[in-house]
Amino acid sequence: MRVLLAALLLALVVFEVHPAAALAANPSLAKRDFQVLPKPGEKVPLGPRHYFTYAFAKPPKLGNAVMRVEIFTREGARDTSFTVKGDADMPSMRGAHAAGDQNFALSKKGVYLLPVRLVMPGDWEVSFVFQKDGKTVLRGCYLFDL
Ligand SMILES: [Cu+2]
Repeated sequence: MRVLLAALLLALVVFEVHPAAALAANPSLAKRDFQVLPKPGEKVPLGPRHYFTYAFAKPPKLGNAVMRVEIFTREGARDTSFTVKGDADMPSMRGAHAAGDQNFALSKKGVYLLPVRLVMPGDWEVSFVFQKDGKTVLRGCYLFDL
């Protein structure tokens, strides 16, 4: 798993540069049908019986970053029975950097991990889709400035 992630990150070292005005993170630019999530580290309700937290593994900067998601039951037991998908894009130039929804990989410790490429400064969005038993439970997005 670690090796795979490292290989993925190595494969993603090509940068893109666009001349574009950097807009501030703006909730009105969130993806349709996605709820804007509370800030990283906060507990977010996930269906009736679970919650999750999310955060970048390290403070994000230009280049490659890893988004982490951890899911727990309401009683606080880690749960890895969900499928989590995600993508990163810039709301002000939607589609320009999107890779399409990718599955988060599950680490040995039960943390969901997704490498994302933050290729230019400006407004960014990481979107999350949580599925359980084939059904979508929550769509959320995190808006931030880089
Ligand atoms: Cu861009």
